[in-house]
Amino acid sequence: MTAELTLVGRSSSHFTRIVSIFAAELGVACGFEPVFDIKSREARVFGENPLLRVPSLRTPEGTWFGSLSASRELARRSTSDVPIVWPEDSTEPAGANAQEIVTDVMNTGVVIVLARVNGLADDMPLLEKPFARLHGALAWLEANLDAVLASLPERRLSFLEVSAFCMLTHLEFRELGRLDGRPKLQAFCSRFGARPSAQRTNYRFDQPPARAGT
Ligand SMILES: N[C@@H](CCC(=O)N[C@@H](CS)C(=O)NCC(=O)O)C(=O)O
Repeated sequence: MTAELTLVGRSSSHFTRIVSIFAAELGVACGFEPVFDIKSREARVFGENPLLRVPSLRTPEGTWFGSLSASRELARRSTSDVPIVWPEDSTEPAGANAQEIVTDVMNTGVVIVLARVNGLADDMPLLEKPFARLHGALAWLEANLDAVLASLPERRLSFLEVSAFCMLTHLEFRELGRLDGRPKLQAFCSRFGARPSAQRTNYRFDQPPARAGT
């Protein structure tokens, strides 16, 4: 049976994990189609996303590209009345900046991982600024994330928390950075990581099925 909704993504991807956590939190059933070859140049591999990136959410009405659009679509389809805070609900600079920083760090992580996948070393000059960005971003989040989260409207879920959790845990999973010396960020990850939605979506590398006869 084909699932009505299919998440096209990677279990090792922080952007994909955002959508998986929303699906779990909102109780929306969603199939999963892994993308094994992230270097593919074929849009069909990425749910027809011409940007050649994951995630995409395939629905009977059409396909949603990207983690925010896919998460919003899951929220629209959910029958549970979970109060969610979206990025545009942050009306103070700190909240908006936190989301900007988290999303940018995720994009920076993609740049570094893709450089590695293409055989480039971390100490190449082109990666100096991305690593500096990561360092500065973590310092900013350590100093500000708790206060920003405390200032968000009453909620059960926020896009900021979900994306921050996926970003911070991915840094360690992909060895892009460490949370040593960042006790507030570690505590945030422990708190959010206790949710069943987080535990069910632990990072791992999807394995292509073994070929018959091999
Ligand atoms: N704006 C997109 C970014 C998605 C993204 O960068 N995904 C990464 C994996 S975590 C990817 O597909 N990278 C492959 C590439 O950039 O070629 C979103 O929010 O989902």
